Amino acid sequence: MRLGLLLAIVLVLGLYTQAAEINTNKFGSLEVVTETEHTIEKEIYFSEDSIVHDHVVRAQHQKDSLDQAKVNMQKMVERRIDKCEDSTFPADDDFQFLPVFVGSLVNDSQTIEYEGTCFKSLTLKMEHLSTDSVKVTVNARNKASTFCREALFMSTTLRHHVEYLFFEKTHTLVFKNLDEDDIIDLNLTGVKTYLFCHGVVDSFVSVFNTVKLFLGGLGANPKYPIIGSHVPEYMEKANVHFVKEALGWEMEKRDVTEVVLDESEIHDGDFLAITRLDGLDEIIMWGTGGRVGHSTVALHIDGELNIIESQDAWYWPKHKIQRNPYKQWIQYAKNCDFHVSVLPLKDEYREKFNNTAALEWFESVEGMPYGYHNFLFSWVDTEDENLPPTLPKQFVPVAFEMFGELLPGVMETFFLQAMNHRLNTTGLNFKQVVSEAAKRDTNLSELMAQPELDGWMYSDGYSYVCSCFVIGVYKAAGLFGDMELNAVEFTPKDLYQLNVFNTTAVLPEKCKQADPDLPFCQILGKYRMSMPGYSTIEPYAHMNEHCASAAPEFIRPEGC
Ligand SMILES: [Ca+2]
Ligand SMILES: [Ca+2]
Repeated sequence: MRLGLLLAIVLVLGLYTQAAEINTNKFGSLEVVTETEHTIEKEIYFSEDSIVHDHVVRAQHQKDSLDQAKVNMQKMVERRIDKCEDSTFPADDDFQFLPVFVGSLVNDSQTIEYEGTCFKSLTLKMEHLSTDSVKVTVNARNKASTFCREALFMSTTLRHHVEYLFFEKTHTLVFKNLDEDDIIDLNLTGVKTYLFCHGVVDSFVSVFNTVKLFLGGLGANPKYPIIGSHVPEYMEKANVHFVKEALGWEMEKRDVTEVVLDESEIHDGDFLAITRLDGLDEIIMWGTGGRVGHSTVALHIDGELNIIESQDAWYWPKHKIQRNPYKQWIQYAKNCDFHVSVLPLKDEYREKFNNTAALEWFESVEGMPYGYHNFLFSWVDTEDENLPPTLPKQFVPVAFEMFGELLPGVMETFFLQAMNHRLNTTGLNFKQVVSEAAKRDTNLSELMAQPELDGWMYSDGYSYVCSCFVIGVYKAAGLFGDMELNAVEFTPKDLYQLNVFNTTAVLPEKCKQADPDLPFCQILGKYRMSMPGYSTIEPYAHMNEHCASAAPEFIRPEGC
């Protein structure tokens, strides 16, 4: 009896105690939640770091991406990838997944009223609390059905938050840790709010974080100095797990982590293939099905061995298309925990390699920026067989339109200039590109699938990402004779699968001792590199312009 009473008291206390719950959300912010009968109060502490520099957030993002991919693959099977989970929507409404712009809160006197998909009455208000915090109050009323949920995506230029609404309550969100830039931005453009139906927002957040990771991971942000470019061990482990789950590649640890090659053992045209276990290379691998994230090539300049490359990673001390003497380069490579293998050209290609012509071409592009403009297009070759499993095809234009709003400059850089080249137009904005495409009886997906062409001039020069740059060097050096190839269509996987490398080279004894089964010499890295299909695809005209690369099999159609 007493025990029963005690239990009842504990239960009642448990129900009424306003215990705060603390979580980290998908954007890496800390959330402190207190719930009462009529309100849900949340304090959101934005993290100081971005996803790019915060290894913990990045490791979590990888885990979320895998989980999301599993959910999406199941949904694809059931043909409900782009559907709300709320059954009040008509099942045949193709557009129900689209996010809706609700409004932008710019000042404290404004109230936004909106009819949601789940809550028939939503009102939003903002209040500046101090120099580093604002409060947004969301009143959710008149629920359409018992189990429906709604998601609000709230965003300033730099800060992002998703709030799920389930209870008919007043939700107060206090955004903390805002800095001066945030407040200026907030006063200018406000807190933009989009409404998603539940079940779709998670896909969007996953894609959104991936895009942010790419942007920051590839470009240097002066706000973040290079403090330490080593990859921490837990990040390494998270990546080893990721590639196993996403690519089915079980990475093996090596006993030897460095093999010192003499400079005389590296020749002009040798391809130095690189993998870094940092969460960015692995996303590239997931998209392309390759096992290499970065590509560089050896070239003697004035008798000295140099490594030349197109590089813009935040952890690398130099940017853009560049040369570094090998001695210097290998030091940089060790500092950022690169895995590096040297893939030697076949003798016949080594003979063909014209150092003077290669150098002349290199000097004509040296200092040009990394190829952000066509970054996507070496990999995207088809309408819907290149996208990672987290990204439904219909989401592409929606995502780009939202990125255009939320991440200024992104759409222009990653998308619009390349689309204008395909249409042979200049300066068309997103809506104009869409309408111009429609006039010509085509659409965005078809345009994106059209081949990227060497020689297209972008606003800041030619655009070569790492693997395209290496093929550019090979092309200039005469490896392909007068065969017509577009270097800008080659992913790192396309590069190492090209049948120009010597698979039966007599490797130095030290290489064989470190990795007895590898057909090339791995000079750096804790884990053994692996390149299925290494040097197997004979070069042919216009290769790699129409290749599917869908996970998890990543089958390369013959002649694509
Ligand atoms: Ca392409
Ligand atoms: Ca391609």
